[in-house]
Amino acid sequence: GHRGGVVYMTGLSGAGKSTLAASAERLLHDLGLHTSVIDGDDLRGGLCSDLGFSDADRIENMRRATEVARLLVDAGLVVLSAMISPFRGEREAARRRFPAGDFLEVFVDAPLAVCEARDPKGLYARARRGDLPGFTGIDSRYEPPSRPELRIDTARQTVDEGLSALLAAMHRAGFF
Ligand code: GGZ
Repeated sequence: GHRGGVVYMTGLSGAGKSTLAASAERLLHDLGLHTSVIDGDDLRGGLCSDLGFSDADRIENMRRATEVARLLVDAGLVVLSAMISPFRGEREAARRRFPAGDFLEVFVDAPLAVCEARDPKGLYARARRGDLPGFTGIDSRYEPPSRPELRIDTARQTVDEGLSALLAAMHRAGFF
């Protein structure tokens, strides 16, 4: 069996968090693990539908996501959190909610210019036009992790390479 744990991804919109989470989930399922993906976009459609993108709302958003992750980890699941989680202090607060070793901070890293060129939903274009005020990386701050357990450079690594690194880190941490 496995004891559960959280992969707490952080990174800009378009850095590849959801892609990595979805493909990691497929692989973990094939290994027989029980997983859950917590996606920022998803949560904001329900549990966090009252929240916007001010600093205070993002802090509350991260707090709720962390508490959901806790419930799921307590139930023995491997949780893949794919939120921007832009603030260092709140990521550290999230870390403190889990036993040491059950929390892996994963920096899904790509330069802003790369994320902006990908722009899968056209959000960066809208932000540049001024239609989306307070967009992370444009006019809302992103604080990169100083000592993440893992950094995945999605501008230089393929999805498969990022995925192997992620699975290896999870295995090292004893998640499976
Ligand atoms: C950042 C925004 C914004 C603003 C809408 N800033 O890449 P996406 O589109 O699909 O996922 C992003 C999502 C970010 O929500 P999170 O809950 O992960 O953010 S946080 O952790 O900061 O609370 C993005 C979309 O929502 N989106 N407006 N202004 N991202």
